[in-house]
Amino acid sequence: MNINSLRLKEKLLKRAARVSVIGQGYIGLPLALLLANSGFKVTGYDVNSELVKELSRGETRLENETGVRDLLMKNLGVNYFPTSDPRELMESDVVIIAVPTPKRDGFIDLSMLLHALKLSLSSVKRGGLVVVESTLPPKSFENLVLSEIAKFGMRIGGDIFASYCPERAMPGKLIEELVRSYRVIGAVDEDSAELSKALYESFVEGEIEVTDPLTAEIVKLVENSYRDVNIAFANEVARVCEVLGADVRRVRELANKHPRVSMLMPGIGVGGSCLTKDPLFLYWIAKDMGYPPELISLARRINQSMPYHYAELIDEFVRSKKSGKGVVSILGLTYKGDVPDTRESPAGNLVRELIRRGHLVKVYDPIVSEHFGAQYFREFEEAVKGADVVVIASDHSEFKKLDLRKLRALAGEDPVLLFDGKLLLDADEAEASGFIYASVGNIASLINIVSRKLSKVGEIISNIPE
Ligand code: SAJ
Repeated sequence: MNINSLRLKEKLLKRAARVSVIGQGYIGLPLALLLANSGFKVTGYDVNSELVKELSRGETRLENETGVRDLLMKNLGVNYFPTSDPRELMESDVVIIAVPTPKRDGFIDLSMLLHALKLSLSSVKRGGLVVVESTLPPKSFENLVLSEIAKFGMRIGGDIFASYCPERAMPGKLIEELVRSYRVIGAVDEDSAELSKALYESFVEGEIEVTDPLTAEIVKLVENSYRDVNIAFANEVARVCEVLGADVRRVRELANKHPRVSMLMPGIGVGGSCLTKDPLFLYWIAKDMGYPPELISLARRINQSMPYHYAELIDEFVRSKKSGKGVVSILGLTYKGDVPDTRESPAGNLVRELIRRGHLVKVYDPIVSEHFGAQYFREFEEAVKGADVVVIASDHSEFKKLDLRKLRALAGEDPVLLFDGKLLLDADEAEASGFIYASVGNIASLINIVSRKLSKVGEIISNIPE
């Protein structure tokens, strides 16, 4: 190790290094708090001054994430200092970048990352460490991070150390996963690897693997592509069961008894900010480099088609019941249960498509007040009143305990369809309560009602708005 890295390593081991985290969102805030809790003085920077004011008052938008509030209360003003003033980052020993790298209209928006990178390089001390946690498309550590370092006239391994350490924490379990999950560090040289390892070892209990930045970039995207492809397989089986008149729940249960089969849960769609973009990052870059990974692309399209397919099914049901618009109540708007996050939620596409088809859409969610352009109701009873169709679109715990008789009494005139988009409810109980019950992967009850053949995935995809 050279003299600069030895000095920084010692500071890291003694918790004497000054650490800054750029981006105080889903990943940056928990990360900053865990580092502060392990003894570092941590500056948590965000461009959003409103967010910083909230944090400075001890308030967090991650209230549902176990441990975040407690860590904030314990470390605020002691080891954790939120700020929106970039000058407070000056002379940091370590800067970690945790800003979004979103997809926008078919391209990867790295502008926030670039801005954060420039800020890091102008604030970090000579001989300091810059770590990128934001998800990167392959090759961007080399093409963007290293080239920016060169533009700043800095020399890797002397003036600065750098690594890519992609975040991998699941919303709903952020603190637990940041602490327990294994980490992959993609470092440019041995010193950067050692320093990054020493930094993460301060709070990570899982294994820490060191590799090169390109491998780390691919690993992060492969993990989420793997999950997306596997969910797409479950969704494809659900569609197969629908046309064959079978029940995917039973098919899955029995298939999963096989020692080498582990089918995921089909559902009304795949949402969240990670699975909806990471597979596309891998697809776009690999395609540019000469190989288009079609399986990954097709899986994305299958998952994206799900809410449109069910909007079509619901529309068919309503049209068989009455002429004109129907009342459709959507229960649950978040991309998954018990997490107050509606980013890329399939419920959003379902709502918008039903509105486009001319229906009156009413929505209710116990933990968010998003509406996606529909009528929002704070009270569950109001949201389901007079419904021709009730849809379960998120797997909130509250919905598992729904009083189906009460729900039926509140909904509209017979027939009322209860559509279970997350396979939460018991079919027999729903039918005994007076509903026509159908779910993802089981639409046998609608066979005589829905006469027309439903669109194929390909047809739906070509009609999905950009
Ligand atoms: N879903 C299904 N069926 C399933 C599992 C999930 O339809 O069997 C749906 C969910 O309802 C949701 C979507 O998929 O709409 C994504 O949910 P998720 O729980 O699978 O994943 P995320 O997006 O919350 O977090 C993922 C995780 N990645 C993997 O499991 C490989 C998490 O570990 C990552 O840290 C996170 O992405 C990230 O930040 O990249």
